[in-house]
Amino acid sequence: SFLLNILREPSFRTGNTTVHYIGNHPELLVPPSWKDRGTKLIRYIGEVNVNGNPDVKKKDLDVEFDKFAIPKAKNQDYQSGTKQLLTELGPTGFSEWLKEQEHVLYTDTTFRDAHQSLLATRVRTKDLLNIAPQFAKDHGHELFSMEVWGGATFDVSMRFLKESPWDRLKLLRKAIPNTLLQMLLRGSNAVGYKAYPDNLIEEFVEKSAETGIDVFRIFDSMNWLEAMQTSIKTVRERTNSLAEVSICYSGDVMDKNSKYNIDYYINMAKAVEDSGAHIIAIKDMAGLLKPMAAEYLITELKNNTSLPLHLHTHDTSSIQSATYLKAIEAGVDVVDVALSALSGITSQPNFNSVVAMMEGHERSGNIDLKNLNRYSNYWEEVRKYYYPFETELKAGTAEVYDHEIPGGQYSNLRPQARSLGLENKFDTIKKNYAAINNMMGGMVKVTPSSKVVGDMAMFMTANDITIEDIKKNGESLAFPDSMISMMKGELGQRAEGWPKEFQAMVLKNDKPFTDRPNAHLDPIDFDKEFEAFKLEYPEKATFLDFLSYSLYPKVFADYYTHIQEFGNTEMLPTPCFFYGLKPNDEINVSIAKGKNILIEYLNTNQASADGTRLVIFRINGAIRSVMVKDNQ
Ligand code: 3PY
Ligand code: ZN
Repeated sequence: SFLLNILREPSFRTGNTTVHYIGNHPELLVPPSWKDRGTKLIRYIGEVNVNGNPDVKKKDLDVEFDKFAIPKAKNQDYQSGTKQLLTELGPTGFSEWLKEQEHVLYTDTTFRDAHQSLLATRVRTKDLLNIAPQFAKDHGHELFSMEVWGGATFDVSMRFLKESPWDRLKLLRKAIPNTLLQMLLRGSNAVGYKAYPDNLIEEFVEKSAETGIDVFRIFDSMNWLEAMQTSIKTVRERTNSLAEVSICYSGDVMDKNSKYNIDYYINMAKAVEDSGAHIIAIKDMAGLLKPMAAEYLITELKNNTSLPLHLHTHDTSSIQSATYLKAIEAGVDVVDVALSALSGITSQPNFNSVVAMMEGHERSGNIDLKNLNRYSNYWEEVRKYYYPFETELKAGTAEVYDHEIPGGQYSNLRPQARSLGLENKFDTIKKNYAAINNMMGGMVKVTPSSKVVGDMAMFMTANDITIEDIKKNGESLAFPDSMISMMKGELGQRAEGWPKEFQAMVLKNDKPFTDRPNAHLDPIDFDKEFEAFKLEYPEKATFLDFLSYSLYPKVFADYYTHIQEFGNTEMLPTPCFFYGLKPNDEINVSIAKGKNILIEYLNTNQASADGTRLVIFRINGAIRSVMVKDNQ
C-alpha cells in the first residue's frame, strides 16, 4: 500500500519525481492504519447523519429496527450438491443428469431477481453474507442453483451500494461451495444496457466463471439468437460452466394467430439447442405464462427438443404457482422461486409455499419446509431496512396480460413517473406502454428493449401524444434517444425487422444498420487500456476492477471517489449505511481480516456560520470528530 500511496501522489503521476521525492513526501511512508480507516468511516457516517444517504429519498431518520437473531445452521457441514456434480460430470454430463431427474428442482432467486424486483436491487452484500453459509449448509445441496449475480446487481452494487460486484461474487462463492451459482447475462449487452465489444463480453464471461459463476442464463432483448452467440461460445470454450440459453416469453402461446404462437417457441427452442446450449430457459419476465399455456408449451418443447427445461416467471398476476404445477406435470426440470419473505407480486413465486404445494406429488423434491421457513423469517426482518425502495404494488394484478410490463420494470415505473410529475397519470402510462407494443407489432420486452417502450410511454404521456398523433405527425416528432437508438439497430435486430414507416419516422434521414451492433465496436486493447487504468485508479487496480470500469466508466469513477473519501463502507451495518447512527448507537465494524473497530456516535454540534457541523464519535474508546458541511 506504500506503493499505492506513491502511485497516487499527483507529482509522481505527472512524472515530476526527483531523488528527493520521498524526502519531500514523508506522509507517503505512513502506513494506512485503522485510524485512517476509522476516520474515513466516521466521515461517511457523519455525512449520512447530517445530510442523509443521497439514495434514500423517503428519509425517516427516526426509524427503529427490531433486533433479531440470525438463524444458525442445523447442519454442521456443507453437503455435496450440484456444484460437486458439475465438477464431476462436466457441463454436458451434468445436462444429461439433470434431464433424468424424476423430481422437480429449484433455483432460489432470493439473492438476485427477488430483490431486484421488489427492492430495486438494493440488498447489500453484508445482509446476503449474514445468512449465505448457514443457508447453503442447510439447503444448498437440495437446490439446482442460487441466482446471485447479474441483471441489475452489477450496476446497482457500484452506483448505489458502493460495493464491488466482484467482491460480492467472491464472498458468496466462498460461503456457498455446494450449489451452482447462477447469473443473468444480457447477451451482447453483458450486465449493461447497450452493446459492448465482443472481446469485452468474452473476458467478462471468462472472469465471471473464474470468480464463481456456474450457470450463465443468457438472453437477448429481441430473442435474437445471433446476439447471444458470442456469450454461448465463450461459456462453452473458455469455462466449465453451463450455458443456459433463454427464450423470452411474450404474448400468449395459446393464440394461434399471434406471432408468438407455439411454432415460434418450438422453432426458437430448436435453434437454441443447435447453438450449443446445455439448458433451455423459458424466461417469462412479465409473468404472462398462464397455467394451461404452460402445460401446452412445456409439453410441446419436451416433444420437440432434448435439453432440460428451466422455467422462470414473475408472480405479478399472483397465479404463477398454478403455472408451476402445470409445468411440473408437463415435465419441466427446474423452476425459479424466492423465499417467502421476498416472493410474490413482481418477484418469483413463493419457494416455501411451492414446496408445500408439491407435498404428496410424485415429483416433489426433498426439501425441509420447516427449516426453509426460518430462513424466510430472516428476510422478513432484513427487508424492513430497505423500506424506501419497496415496490408500490400491493397485490397481484390481472392487468399484466394487457400491458405486459416485466416484473423488474414495473416496480421502477412508478418512481420514474413520479420523478417526471406524471404519477397521477400512471393508468395512461400503462395504456401507452401497451399501445406502443401493439404499434411495433408485438415486441419482446425485457432489459433493455423494455426500457425503450417505458421511455416512449413516458414521452407520450408527458406530451399528451397518442398513437394516432404519431402516425399522423411522426416526421416532426423528436423521439426519445433510446427509441432512436433501437431503430438504428444499436440494441440488435429483430428477426422480422421493424415496422418500416415507423422506423423511418424515428430515424429521419439516418440509416439503420442491419447486423450486430457489436460488429461496429472496436475491440478493447486490454494491455494498453489496463495499464492506463492502473495509473488512474491505483487503489482499485485489479483486472476485475478494470472490467467494471470498462462496462460502467462513469459509475466506476464515482464509486472510486466514494472509496477514496469514505473507505470501504461495505462492512457498515445496513441501517447505518442508509440512515446513519443515533446518539449512543455503537457498531462493531470489521475493517480487515481479524481487525474490528468499535464506533460509537455521540452527538452533533450546531451548524457554525459557514454551515459546517462538528460530528463527534468514539472509536475504540477514543473521542474523534469530523466536520461535515450541512447542505440544508
Ligand atoms: C434484467 O435484465 O435485469 C432482468 O431481470 C430481465 O428480466
Ligand atoms: Zn426475472
